Amino acid sequence: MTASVTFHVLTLFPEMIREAVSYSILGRAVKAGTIRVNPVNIRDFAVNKHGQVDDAPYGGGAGMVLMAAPVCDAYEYVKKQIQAKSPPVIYLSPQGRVFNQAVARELAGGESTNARAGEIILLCGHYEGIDERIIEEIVTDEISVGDYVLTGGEPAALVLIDAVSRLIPGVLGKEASHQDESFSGAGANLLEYPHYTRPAVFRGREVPEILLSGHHAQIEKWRREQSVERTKSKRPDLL
Ligand code: 4H6
Repeated sequence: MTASVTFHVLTLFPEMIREAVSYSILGRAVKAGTIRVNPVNIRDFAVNKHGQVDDAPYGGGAGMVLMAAPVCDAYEYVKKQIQAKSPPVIYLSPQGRVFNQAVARELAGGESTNARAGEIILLCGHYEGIDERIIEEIVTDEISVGDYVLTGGEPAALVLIDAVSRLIPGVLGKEASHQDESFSGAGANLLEYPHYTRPAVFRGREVPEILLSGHHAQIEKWRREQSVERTKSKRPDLL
């Protein structure tokens, strides 16, 4: 079974998405076709020749609301391009279920039937938000990347794309993907052990002796202990 994923991103700032996924590991994965990122500009579906996509809120108040029609048309444009019958449509919002590694795994195709079909649609809000009726109409999941407010959904979508992509086979090197499943690190809900590289002494601080010893079994044991210790002291909630 192919675990590859396409992220369709409904956004007012498609270049922000395209640019951000063009670097480093994600950039390489996009180039190789291991993941696909398809930013769709909601403004291409504006309601008039002035490019209007927002309007004043019914009931009054400050700010503007992203109109339902352009978002709906952008969504249908994506739907026509894909095979998946009911792809997940994820609205990035402060009101969503809070994103974490388990949700990332789900979306990477471990459990979710929809995600396994290989298409994920991400909806990025702007202004004061989006007309509630489009949320009722097309959104299947509301996800928040954390309890804070952003000016738009794009950084949140990019966080999700990054965290999900690195779980797709072939995105990370063999070495790194092994690490995620191993006892230490994210795979076991433990924090990473500390890392060191040359020089052996930096500003009087020495690299832990065990790491220079060449005793692989003892090094592994030390790293495991460090992972547990760090988790206890920095993030006891993870244990
Ligand atoms: C939906 C509704 C995601 C999306 C409102 C998005 C935080 C997160 C947004 C808004 C986001 C998150 C519009 C409210 C601008 C604030 C975009 N903020 N906002 N935690 N902002 O995942 O004003």
